[in-house]
Parts: sequence; C-alpha cells; structure tokens
Amino acid sequence: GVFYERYHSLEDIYYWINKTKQDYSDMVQVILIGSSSEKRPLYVLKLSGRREEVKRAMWIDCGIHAREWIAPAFCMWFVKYALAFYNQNTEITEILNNMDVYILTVMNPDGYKYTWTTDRMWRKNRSYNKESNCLGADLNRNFDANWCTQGASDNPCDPTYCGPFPESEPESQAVARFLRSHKETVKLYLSIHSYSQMLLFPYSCSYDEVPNHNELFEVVKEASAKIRRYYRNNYKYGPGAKTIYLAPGGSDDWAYNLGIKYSFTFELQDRGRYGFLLPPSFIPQACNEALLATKVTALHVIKKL
Ligand code: 0X9
Ligand code: ZN
Repeated sequence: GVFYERYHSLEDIYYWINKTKQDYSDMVQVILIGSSSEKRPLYVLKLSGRREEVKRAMWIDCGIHAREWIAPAFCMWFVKYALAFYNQNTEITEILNNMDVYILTVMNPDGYKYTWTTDRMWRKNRSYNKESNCLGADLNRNFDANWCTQGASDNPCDPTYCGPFPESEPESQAVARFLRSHKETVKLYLSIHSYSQMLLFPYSCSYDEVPNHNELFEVVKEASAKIRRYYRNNYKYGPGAKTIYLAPGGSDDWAYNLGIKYSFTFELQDRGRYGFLLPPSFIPQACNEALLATKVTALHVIKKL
C-alpha cells in the first residue's frame, strides 16, 4: 500500500507499532527495551510464526543514524511483508517458522525527530555532553569494540563522536543489554543504514579477518548477485574496514564479539545522487533489495544451524 511508500514521522511510527500489534495479535508482541536520552520509548516488535517458542531468533535494527530515513522505512516494509506473506511466500514462511524476528524500527528516535523538525542532516542522538555545548553521540561508535580508536572522534562536536565511554548512551545500552540477555537464541544480527549500497560484515573496527570470513563473504556475494539479477542494481560487499572504512565502536562488530557469528550492516540506496535525501519513489525498490539480502542471510543461517 502507499503507506509503505512514504517516510513517516516518529509519531506515525509509534502509532503504526501499536496498530500492527492489534491487527496481528497472534504473531506480534511489543517489547519495551529501554528509552532514549529524551525519554522516548524504544519498542521492539517480535514476530513469531509458530505458536510454540522457537529456539532461534534474528535481530534487525533500523535508524541508528537519524538522517538515514530509508532505514526505518525498511523495518516497516519488512514487518508488513512478513505479516502479509507468512504462509504465502515460501521463504518468509521458512524464516518465521524457524526464527523469531526482533525488529527495532527506530533505534535513535530523538535524532529521527530532530531530522523532521530542525536539521534534516543530523546523524547522532541528542544527549547532553559535559563541558561542551554540542549535543549527541554517534550510536554506531558507542559500542564496546575497539571503542574510540581510529575512525571515531572524541570531540562532542563531531558527527562521529564516540561518547564518554562505551554504552554511555541509553539507546546503545538498551540494545546491548537486550542482545546480551538473548545471546543464546539470537543467531543473526542485521543493522540497516544508508547510503552507498554495500553489504558489510565484521570487522570494521580493525583490519583483522574474522574466523568465518570466507563463509560471510560467500553469503553477501550471493545476496549481491541476486540483487543484481532481480533488480539490476550493484551492491559492494566485504568486511567493513576494507570495503567502506575503519570505524570502531559499531554495533555489528560488538554483536559479532558477543557470539552472534552472522552479523551484517546493510547500506541501502543510493550511491550518492540523492544520498540521505532518497526520494520516496525509491522506497519500494530499495526495500525489496534489502529484503532479498535479508532473506539470503536468514536462510543461510537456518540451513547452517
Ligand atoms: O559509519 C557508519 O557507522 C556506517 N556508515 S554510515 O554512512 N551509515 O554512517 C558503516 C558501519 C559499518 N560498521 C561499523 N563501522 N562497525
Ligand atoms: Zn548509518
């Protein structure tokens, strides 16, 4: 429907979360995992196919970075698709029959709100910093993975400010706590960003190769090939540090080190023509490309475990 082909205000997204829970009460639960620095709730949608508790789960977060509007749009697109096509599409049915899916639609609600009201190009959250008038930390530099080394900034006025210490920010702390307490079940971690069209896996916080590098490389290679074949679009793929840049303190590297050995960051459309200002008419294709990559990674994990 046209609803999913638009960007939505934060208020609309909170309303949508509640409506989705009501309309699909048999498949959807809402879990409050914490609150933002401006005290907005962080809600995770839990999608389940089968009624019995399944032993495995995957996690998707969207909107760590405020200005990357296509990311929350993808989380909404994925939820809609999963609920509408469960028991219709074989792949999503297979995924939901084998894994619960946890979805954090807007990890940085304060920043997202700020991009709608005041500064469309804001990236960080909106927390206060001691001894500086500049607000916000980069939530994707705030995790405990070679925290605040080369590729992050210790200056609160910079867009890649790492925060005063790892997990200093309530948003990153809420995600880290949730994943720590669910690490036995969560087998796949996905973080959705834009832009640049890349399918990344650890590490980004160093040039070291992860032990299952070859396997992760093959998975994103397959996803990229499928996107090219189905949608005629090119996605680069590889470990973050070599493919995009060295950037420590990211959620994907942290999740990997926690033990989630399938951990990815997807950078969605485009490659720079519109950048963060991707027009709404691009939402369907951008989301379908990311959906395809999500299916490839999830089906791989199900096959392997
Ligand atoms: O720099 C980032 O955080 C991501 N790129 S973005 O343009 N969306 O800001 C890339 C994240 C890759 N993963 C890690 N750096 N851990
Ligand atoms: Zn980002």
